[in-house]
Amino acid sequence: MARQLDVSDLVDRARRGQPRAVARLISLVEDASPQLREVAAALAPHTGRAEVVGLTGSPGVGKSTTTSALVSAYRALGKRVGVLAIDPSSPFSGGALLGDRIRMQDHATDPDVFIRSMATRGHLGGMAWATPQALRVMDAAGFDVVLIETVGVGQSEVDVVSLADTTLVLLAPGMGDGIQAAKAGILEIADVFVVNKADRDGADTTVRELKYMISLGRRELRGPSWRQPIRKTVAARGEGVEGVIEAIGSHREWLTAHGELAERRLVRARTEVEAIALESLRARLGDLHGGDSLDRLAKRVMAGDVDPYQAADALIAEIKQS
Ligand SMILES: Nc1nc2c(ncn2[C@@H]2O[C@H](COP(=O)(O)OP(=O)(O)OP(=O)(O)O)[C@@H](O)[C@H]2O)c(=O)[nH]1
Ligand SMILES: [Mg+2]
Repeated sequence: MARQLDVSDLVDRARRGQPRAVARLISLVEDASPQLREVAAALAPHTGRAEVVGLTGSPGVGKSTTTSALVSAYRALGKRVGVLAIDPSSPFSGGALLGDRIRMQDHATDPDVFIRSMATRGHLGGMAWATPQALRVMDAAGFDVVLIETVGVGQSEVDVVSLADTTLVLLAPGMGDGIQAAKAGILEIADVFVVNKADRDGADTTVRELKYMISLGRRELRGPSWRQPIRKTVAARGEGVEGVIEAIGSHREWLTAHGELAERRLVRARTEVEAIALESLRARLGDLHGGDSLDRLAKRVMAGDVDPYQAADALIAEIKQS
């Protein structure tokens, strides 16, 4: 039998700033440890403080470089910073990915910076349940800011939005990104646009395209709305990063002033509960798989005795009883 961990001691140590305790807690989350419930209960009273900033954008646009530059800037302000790098395509997790490790190595020896990569491919429901719990660990451990980097593919940028108080969408010149942004629905999810690689030709064109696209979108809006600022950066040289920090700060003030921060966090909690409930239903459905109820129902559907909807209702009724 696996050794039982003293969860409350682990949480205490994480809160005292011990990186190994934070790492251990996140591993418990990733491995869906049987002690996960105990961990969640111990974390809950300490959560809700961290500012959560999501970064998304196409591969190679400079998310990790920007994240690293933001870490430096927040450290200079005396803030403790956590980083979650989500890789929806990789089966590897635990340590930072190689590329990220190189970019993040400036912070490797700083005890007030904690960086963690998470792979989501192997997880049922992807990022849906594991990432928010990892975020809770960092939040409870007292990081002032948590940066979440994720590649903007498929569902993942939508997930980062549901987690973050403020979402940065990164673009780079010359990738036809303005148009892509509109197509990918990225205009709606951005709270702040960052045009990175501004040392390259075409940055001003990208900014112009974005402004035009934003102006089109605004016509449909009613009520008080946030004006998405655009910031240019050369993340590789740390240039323009203070402008991004300032925009994040303004957005946070706006969120607070309009009751939107509470609203977003409510949505986040709702998504979390839903993900866990679905996961639990799926697990119970899996248990039924092992039994013969599903087989029995499938045979009746095959024979035309019941339709698949009736069969599904019967299956759900069994889950409720179990
Ligand atoms: N010229 C220029 N290159 C940059 C800038 N910022 C980042 N890069 C380079 O762009 C490449 C990709 O940067 P990353 O930070 O790894 O980009 P990413 O978005 O995290 O990439 P993925 O995580 O693989 O999606 C690296 O070679 C960086 O050195 C910049 O401001 N200017
Ligand atoms: Mg990256």
